[in-house]
This record gives sequence, C-alpha cells and structure tokens, in this order.
Amino acid sequence: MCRSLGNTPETKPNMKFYRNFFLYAIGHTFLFAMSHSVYGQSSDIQVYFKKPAASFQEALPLGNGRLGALIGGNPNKDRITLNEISLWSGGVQDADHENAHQYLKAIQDYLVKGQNKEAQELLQKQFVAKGAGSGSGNGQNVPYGCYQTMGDLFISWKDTTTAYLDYHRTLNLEKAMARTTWKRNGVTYTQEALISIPGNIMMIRITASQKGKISLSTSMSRKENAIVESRGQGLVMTGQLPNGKAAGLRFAAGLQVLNKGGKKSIKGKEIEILNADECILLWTAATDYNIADYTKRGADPEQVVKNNLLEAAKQSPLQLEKAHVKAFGSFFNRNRFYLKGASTEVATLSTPERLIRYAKQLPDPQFPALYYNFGRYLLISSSQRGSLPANLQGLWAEEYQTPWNGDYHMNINIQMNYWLAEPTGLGDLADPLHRFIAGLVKPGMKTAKAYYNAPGWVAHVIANPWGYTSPGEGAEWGSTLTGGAWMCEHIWEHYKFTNDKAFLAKYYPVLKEAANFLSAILIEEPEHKWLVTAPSNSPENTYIMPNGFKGQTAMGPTMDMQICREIFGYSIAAAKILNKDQDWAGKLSNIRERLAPNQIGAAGDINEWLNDWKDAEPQHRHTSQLYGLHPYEEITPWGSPELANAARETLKQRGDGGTGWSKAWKINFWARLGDGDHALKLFQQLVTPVDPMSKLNMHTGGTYPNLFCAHPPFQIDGNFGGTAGIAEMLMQSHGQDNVIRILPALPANADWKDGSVKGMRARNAFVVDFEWQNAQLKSGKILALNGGDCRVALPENTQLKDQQGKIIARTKGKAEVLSFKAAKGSSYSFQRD
Ligand code: FUC
Repeated sequence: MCRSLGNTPETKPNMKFYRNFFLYAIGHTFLFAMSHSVYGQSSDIQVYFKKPAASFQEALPLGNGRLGALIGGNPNKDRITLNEISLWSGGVQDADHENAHQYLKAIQDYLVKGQNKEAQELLQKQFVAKGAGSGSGNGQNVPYGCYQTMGDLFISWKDTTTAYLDYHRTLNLEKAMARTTWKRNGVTYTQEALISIPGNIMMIRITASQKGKISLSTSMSRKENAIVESRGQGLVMTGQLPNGKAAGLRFAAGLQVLNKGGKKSIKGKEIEILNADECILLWTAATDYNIADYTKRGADPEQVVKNNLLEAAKQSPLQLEKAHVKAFGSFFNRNRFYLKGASTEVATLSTPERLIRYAKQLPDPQFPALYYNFGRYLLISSSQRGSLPANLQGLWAEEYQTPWNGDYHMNINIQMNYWLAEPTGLGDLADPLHRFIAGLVKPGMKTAKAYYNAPGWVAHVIANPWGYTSPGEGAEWGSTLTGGAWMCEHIWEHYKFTNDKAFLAKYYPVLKEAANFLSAILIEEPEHKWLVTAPSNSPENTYIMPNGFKGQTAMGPTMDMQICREIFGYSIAAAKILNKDQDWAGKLSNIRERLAPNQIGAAGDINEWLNDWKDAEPQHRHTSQLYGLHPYEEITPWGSPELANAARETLKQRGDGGTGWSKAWKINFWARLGDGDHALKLFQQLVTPVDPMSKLNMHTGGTYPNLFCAHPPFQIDGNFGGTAGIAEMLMQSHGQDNVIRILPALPANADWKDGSVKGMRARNAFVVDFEWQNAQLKSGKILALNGGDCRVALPENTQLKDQQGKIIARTKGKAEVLSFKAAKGSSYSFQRD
C-alpha cells in the first residue's frame, strides 16, 4: 500500500524554492503591512477570537472545495482538523428491493381506502431499502458509508513554559486566510494559513519577530484505517476505508516543512524544526474517488499528493499566496452587502462576544453583513467546480462517524446549501451539485423500476457519493419520493439566472426523466379525482388521522404536489425553449392541471396533507407545505394573496423555533411574504449563541462561536440558508413574472436603515447594484449580461436611464414596474428624484 513518494522537494533540495522563499519573505512583509487590519475592526469580513479554540466550533474553517481544515490556533500545541471532501467510507451498492413494485398497488389501495396504518406496515416490510440503508444515520461501516475526517495535523511548540500574551486569531473572509499571533518571551509569533484553490494545497507560514526563535515539531495522525510514515524529509499518511464488505476508498496525505534558518530533521513520525527564522508547512491530500465515474477508481492518491507538493514547491510562497487571494477574490468580490453605520462598541469585541451582544438586540449593523459574507465564504470554500457538493457539514468534520453520515439529505438540506449560490453570484459553484444530480439518474432509473415499475428516475431522501437512490430504511422518513425532483429545481434555476441554453440542453434529460417518473406514478385520489403521489411522506412529519392513527405514510402530501407542479412546469418550459418534445410537453401540461391543489384548512393555514389532518408535532421543524412559497414561487403576496395569507398563518402556527436550518428556512419564508421585520426576528433566532459544550436539545437551533450553524450539532445548511434569507430580504426576482423587486423585505430596524448592495443576481442574467437611505431605495444600476426584456419594480418618482444617460422610463406618483429592452452588456441606472 505504501509506495515511496520518490524525490520529494526535501530529498532533492529545491534551490528555486529557497531563492523564492527569500523574495517571498520580503514581499510578504510588504503585503501584510498593507493589509493588516486592526483586530475586530473589519467587522464585516473578519471572524475574530481572543483565545485558542477549545472545540472545533471555535476553530477557523479554510477550504478549497476539496481540502478543508479547521485551525485551532493554540500556541502550545495547535490542532488542525483535516478534511478531504471525497473521504467517504462505503461504496456502490444495490440497495433496491428488486420486487418491491409488486407491493406498490396494495400500498396505494390501502391509502386510497384510508387504511394508512396497513399501508405503512406493508411499506415498512416490503418497500424500504434492502440492507442497512443509512445504518440509522451511523453508516460508517455499512455499504452506505459516511463522510469522515482525514485526521489531525499538530504543531507542537518546544518552549511552552512561559505563558503566551497578546493573543489574537482572525479569519479574513476576503483573503481566505487564518492568522494567529501571540507573544512569548518578548518574541512576536505569527501563523498564517490558507488553502489554495489553484494550488490544491494548504500552506501554513510561521514567522517570528526575532531570528532563530522557531522550534517546534509537526505531525499528522488519524485514529483508524491509516498509517503515517516518513518519506524523505516529509510525512505521508496512507489508508483505506471500509466499504461495508471489504476495503474501499484509498486516501493519502502529505506534509512537508520548508525552513529558513535553523535545523530540520525527522524524529520518528514527526518533523522537528529547531531555531528557525521562519518555516512553511505544506499539506495536501487526495483519495481515489473518481468524480467522473464513481463506480470506478480514480487516480492513485499518493501520486496526486506527490504531484501537488512538487507543484507547490515550484512556486514561491508569495506566488502561491497571491494566486490564492486572486482566485478566492474572483468569487468573493462579485457580490457585497453593506449596512452603513458602525457600532464603535463592537470594534474590539471578538466574534463570540458580538454574538452574545447581538442576542441582546444591541446595535451591530456589520453583524448581518458578517454572517452573509461568512455564508458566501463557506460556499466558495466547500464547493468548487469538478468536485463533490458541500455536504451536511460543508467539508468540515472532526468526526469519524459524522452526524447523519455527513451525507446529502434531499428533503431540504443539500438544496438549502445551494440556495445562496445563484442570487449571490456563485452560480458557477453549483456545478458540483448539478453533476451530482446527473450522477443519480442511472441508479435512480433502476430504483424507479424496482419500486414503482416506472420510467424515468427517482431519488428519495438520502444520497451519498456512491449513487444511492433507494428509499431510506425507515417508513416514517425514508420514502419521500420527490427528493430527486426537488434537486432538479437547481438545474432549472441555474438556467433562469444565466439563460445559458447550452447548460439547459445538457441537463434537459435529467429534468425530463425526473418529470417522466412522477407523471407515471401518479394515482387518482377517490374524493376529487385529483392526481397524487403515493406512497410518500411530508418530510419527517406525523399526521393524526380522525381515527387517531398517527403515521407518516401518505398520498398526495402538499409538498409533493407543489414539486410536481414545479417540475412539470419548468420541464414544459424547457422543452419549448429547446424546441423539443412538444407532444410530451402537451401531455404533461394536461397531467399538471389535474394535480391536487394547495388547500386551506379549517384553521386558516395551508394543509400539509391531502386532508385537513392535525400534526402530531404542530411546531415541527420542517414546514414542507410552504415549499410553494419558498423555494418554489407559486404562492406570492401579489399573485395568490389568499394562499399567501394562509402561508402566513401556517408560519404563525409553526412558530419561530426549530433547528438551525429550520429557522434559516423561515427567514426565506418571511422575506417572500414581504415581512422584513419577521425575517429579521428569525435571523436573530438563527444567531442565538450556542455553547459547543452544552448538551442542548437538538431542535434548538442557533450559532456556535465560530459562526457555524448549530442544528445542533453543527450542520452547515443553516449558514447557507441564512445567507440566502438575507439575499431574499434584499432582492427578489421571481421567474413567474420576471420582475426584479429591490428591498422587498427591508426590516424597520435602525441597523438596516442605510445600506448598499453590489452584484446581486436576478433571474434572466441581470446584475443589480443598489443603495438605500432612510429605508428608501435611492439609486442603482442594472447590468444586462445577456440582454432582453427587463422588468424592475421601482418606487415613486424614480427615473431610469440608459448607458448614455438618456431617460428611458420613469415612475410618477406611485411605485410601478418599469419594463424595457436591455441591450446585451449594457448598464441601466435608476435614481429617485
Ligand atoms: C433532515 C432533518 C434533520 C436533519 C437531517 C440531516 O432529515 O429533518 O433535522 O437536519 O436532515
């Protein structure tokens, strides 16, 4: 298993690197003199701690969509948690019950007759996954597998007898660099870390204010399934994870240290540095997961590691850093959100101190901007082209058995991870999601045949990188059959935001086959003869039937029907745009007309089930019956006011509690209802400080000191969903009427009174900048990337000008929607009188 890494940069000293190192040291000092910010003062782009991390929820995340690290910043012994996004146990398996479809009719008949108990019992017996499924969320050693940490990197300082002073630890979200500084024995030490997108490498640079003062040893470790050994003058970790039957995925990681001054030697499984002036740690990792075809093995991970290290050493550290900052900035700087005004009191506070202060509702206008910037930072760091999508923890995990296997849950979670991508200018970073969806089609066709004897493809609730599409192992949660169709929304939305027809044409078969599946399995319910799905769930919620039966197996849950309407609707639209399948689209349109509609119940809310049944848990975290309000947009205050009112009532009945992601979803719901104050209230709920050590009820969501969202436990969807929610408060552009709505849900809160946004994306490829004062939209600019019809809702007495400054339209005494033909590449500005 362990071959030599060959000529590592250490075994054959790379003179260029040392030459570059000198240039780097000079350049770097300059660069940092320029960029150095006062601690706590860049309060919208800096996460700041005054002490080392005591848990990973206090550590600072770095990542490049493949590699990830959590920097603890301890000046005695720093623990850096290591990750690689494809480090999954398990493997490709057949979890379909081949003959499950023989029981489909019987289950459906029970449901039609109202015998839900019998339906659910039969479903649990014959219609769940074959084998262990997710392993009850503990799938590490079953074929489903589990995302897991790669282990730890330690930096152990030799002299820890004297206490350290003046400690600061920051994560700069613009540069994607983590920096720790402290003083010991009169020497100032600085440790800076980055994970480069172009270099696929982590670089940690350690400097001291005096020469010869760096003495430390560094090592890597993993608790299981790996060995660490020295090769040349570096360390290599190699290992293999179980696939549920035998040995599965292979992985490797490499660590090298380049020192300036002093002495370097290998001591057992550690690299020791004595009396150096400066040193650089380079770390990288790889697995043999094959992103192009997960049924096959990919490149040899040891070779990839070796190549990455060799490539990194060809560049000077300054070049590496510059390339990193440039690549990261090319994503981060596309979109910014500022709230004007700063609270001077927060200038010196650490992030956890600010969280506590913000929970008391004290002013901190930069805090929502920080949260927003952090959400975008996390997506850029955990989702890059040609890699896997961000999972339940993005790519940051310290566990070997991550909660819920750190997988891809498709009844809200993975979709929420990507809600922010399109509006905040990161649509290209949804590429891993699009590929992932396409990768589900083939196994999903097999699952569709096995369970439903239907054409097309289906994926249920849980998915892993090994193409799992079967139902889960539990009837009560695992048979929602619209997981795959919900995922398809992201393909359509990418088209809507970019108008990229080539993209649509490429992914059209994915949409079409998901629509084909759903249209084939619908049955007629007896009362109204509406078409409904069966059997399915309304994600993880329990109904109480009039006869007292409490169950989850149902026909026609509202969310399923909304998803059917949505996917049929955009598949028909896609067929038209691509000039294809007109007969098919016509038939689909007829089926769409017959789907069970949204229904308002006796309590004035939107029914979650086909019948107006009570919920066993009225404040359940999932609010799936409002899928039609968000992310789908069939319920709007202007298009369907009655349903919008019922949605408002639903939210009131559900309450403002829930897990982290549940609160994040509610920000989006309230923003779509145009209620900025309630959206802000939910944001405040979402950022309720959570102590990592406390054993909270897992349904009491909030935010950890490092701003990671607490389900609890840590689950990243709340960060992404919260950021998307802020974006919805700032601007909306529904696809139904193609109107850009600026500040549709601005809270009447002093912090939000004045602000600006740059680079928000609207559907139909428009980029919008705008500014508001005293809670009134003042001015802005719309750049038409593709050109075409543009519709924008503007307040009274606002004029719209073309690029030459000619007035092309204006609103008079009231707010209006202005329409104009935008030329490709042109900008249009608006200004209120
Ligand atoms: C969904 C949620 C849970 C959790 C899990 C990963 O099933 O209902 O709260 O977030 O995904």
